[in-house]
Amino acid sequence: MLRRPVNNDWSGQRFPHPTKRRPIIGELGASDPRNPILSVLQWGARLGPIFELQVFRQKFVFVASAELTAELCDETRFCKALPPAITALRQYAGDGLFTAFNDEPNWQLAHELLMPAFTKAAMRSYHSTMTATACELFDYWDRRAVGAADAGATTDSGATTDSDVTQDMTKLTMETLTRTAFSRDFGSFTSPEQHPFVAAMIRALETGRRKGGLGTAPGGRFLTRYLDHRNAEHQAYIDSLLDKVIAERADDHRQDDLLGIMLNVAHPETGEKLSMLNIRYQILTFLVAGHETTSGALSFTLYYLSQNPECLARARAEADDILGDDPTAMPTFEQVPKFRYIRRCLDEALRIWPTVPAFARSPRADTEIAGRYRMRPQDWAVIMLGLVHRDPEVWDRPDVYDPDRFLAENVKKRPAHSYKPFGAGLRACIGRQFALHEAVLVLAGLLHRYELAADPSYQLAVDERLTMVPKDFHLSLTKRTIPATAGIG
Ligand code: MNH
Repeated sequence: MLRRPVNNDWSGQRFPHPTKRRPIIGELGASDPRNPILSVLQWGARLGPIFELQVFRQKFVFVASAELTAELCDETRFCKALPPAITALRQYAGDGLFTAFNDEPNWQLAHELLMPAFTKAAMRSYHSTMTATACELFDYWDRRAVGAADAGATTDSGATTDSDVTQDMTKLTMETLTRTAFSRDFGSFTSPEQHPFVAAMIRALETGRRKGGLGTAPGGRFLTRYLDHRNAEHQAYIDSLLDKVIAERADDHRQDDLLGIMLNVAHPETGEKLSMLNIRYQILTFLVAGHETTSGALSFTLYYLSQNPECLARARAEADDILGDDPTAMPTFEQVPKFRYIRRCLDEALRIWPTVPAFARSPRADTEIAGRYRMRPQDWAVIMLGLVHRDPEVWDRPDVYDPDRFLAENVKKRPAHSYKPFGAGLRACIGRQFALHEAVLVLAGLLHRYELAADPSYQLAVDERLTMVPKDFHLSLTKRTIPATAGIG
């Protein structure tokens, strides 16, 4: 057999790796194909700050320490890399913001046009949509609680309902995005059936996920084509629906959603606008990049609050304090930044379970990292956030959930770049403010409105989809009816 070169070969340098390497398949057995990230997290912790995995002809180099992460996050020397799993998404998202190569002109143009739509101040225009969508979820829970009481399913107050947390949060964040991105309501909480667009999105995402690891495997191309074939119908439906929405809006001058901004705002200096095709790529990108990530962040936070009664009590006291006596009150735009403790609860959940588990970096020119490993622009390293965020050099008792790690005075004591859930540099997450604004207002409203309890026998399991989310995590939610008393302080 002809020996073909290894992809991402790092000039032939070797790093610690998890198991004995076998001919042809490499370390295929070391990683569970359904849960590759969880596998790396599992054995990565004992392999040191930099390690590798080779599967077939593909080599992956992983970074686990805060120190090396800081080096790779130096924008003067390094930039975003697009490993095969990300390039595979270009088929759907083209040169949209997430999947664009650094030097593609549409990245710069879209970045400059869209940055103003994602500032903290810009969240004012999405705020009422975000709160209204969250209220729809809460009302849906309340209707179900009443229904359950009628059916005699609950014995006490009758206002308790069960939530499949990840599923409900994913519906919520998806619905928030379709409304803020292109003013479409897909009726996730008001209609009993799943809208075909949402169903098609879920199917397409599943395909994307399965394709991710296939690239270099023997027969991988064939499998990829097979998956594409099965997915083609869903993809065509999504594309045609989005193209129709875009075309319908081409002549109006609204600028009250992301689509309106993309259609109607020209670059202040060059007068350029995004093409219709690129606008579709951007909308798909926002839907994909923005919904499951935020949903996972919400779900992990609710998980940790359910397991840490003291944190839960402090978070609830804050919600009551700011929102007052009416348990159905939702935060105003101005109130959102005041939930400082709830925000720390969210930050800490994203430390232990960063929902985007990794991102990749390449050097701009030949260089050395850690003072001794040669790295060339065609090489890339994957920063494994789940390991970096638990690096014992930086984090004391890293497995303990402690939101106060994110008090300003504690943040200041840590080295820069030890916490990177939203990525680094120019290509960092554009939706960060959007995600944080939405997540904080949902948590505050939820804690104010419901008592929550997890099944005491539940053990956290993590589901690896495009992103990381809690698996089969349920909360029982009981409507709070008594006026909050903690709030009058
Ligand atoms: Mn988001 C890039 C994490 C919410 C849209 N996002 C990134 C990156 C990380 C990330 C990490 C960098 C990836 C890389 O370097 O390859 N994002 C998150 C997390 C959340 C999140 C943890 C929620 C919590 N992201 C959102 C939301 C949106 C969004 C919400 C949109 C509404 N993210 C993006 C886009 C990019 C991105 C677009 C690509 C930005 C660019 O490269 O210019």
